[in-house]
Amino acid sequence: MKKIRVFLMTGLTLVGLASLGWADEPITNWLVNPEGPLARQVRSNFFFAMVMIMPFLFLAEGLLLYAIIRFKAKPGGRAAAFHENLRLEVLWTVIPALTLAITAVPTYQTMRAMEVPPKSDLVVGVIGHQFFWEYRYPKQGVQFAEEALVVPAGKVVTLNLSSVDVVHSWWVPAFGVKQDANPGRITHAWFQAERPGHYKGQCAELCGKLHAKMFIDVQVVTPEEFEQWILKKKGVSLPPDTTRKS
Ligand SMILES: [Cu+2]
Repeated sequence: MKKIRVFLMTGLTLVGLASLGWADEPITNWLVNPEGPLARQVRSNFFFAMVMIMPFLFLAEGLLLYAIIRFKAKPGGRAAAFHENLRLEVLWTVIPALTLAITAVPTYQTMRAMEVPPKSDLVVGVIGHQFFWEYRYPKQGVQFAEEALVVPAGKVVTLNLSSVDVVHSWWVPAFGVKQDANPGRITHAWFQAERPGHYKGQCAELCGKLHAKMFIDVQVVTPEEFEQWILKKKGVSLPPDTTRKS
């Protein structure tokens, strides 16, 4: 019985690890490829917090392992009897408190950066529906749903998020953005993607039966391509492109 359990656990772990490697985009991609200044700040804040807290994890787990092995008692063994240790208690209160205080400084700076965008170049309304996303470009007079959000590279894009039904969450890991879209209330987020390309995301608030299918696709294009795209969306007929051959 025990052997079967060990075999199953090992098998599952191997399949899990292998799927990380086989995926066409490794699941850790978002972690190591932040896109734009805000995402980079979020990412370095994440690593800083990890560095600050990991020693505590290793210390606690190490002590636990040590105690399990070193003080293993046979049935009937007598338990040790000791009471408080003031010096130890002060130490294990002060050191974690200081660590938290130090971690809080860059964290609050990052949270402020997420709240306060630089001057906005493009405003997009993001509206969550069960189960798709709608996008509105008020200044450009363009709106659509169930399609990729298209934005120009290098520009500050500010989002006004809301929902028509339940709480959704617009989450694009590469941009360092995860913001709730609530009915009857507008929330804000911003990002500045520098490299053109496709960025994937997913609704991150369990919103119903098809929540898992509520994907987000952001297409970052050059500012020229963006202008063309807006014109096309508005149905303006374009002059023939003479710059391109064939
Ligand atoms: Cu949703």
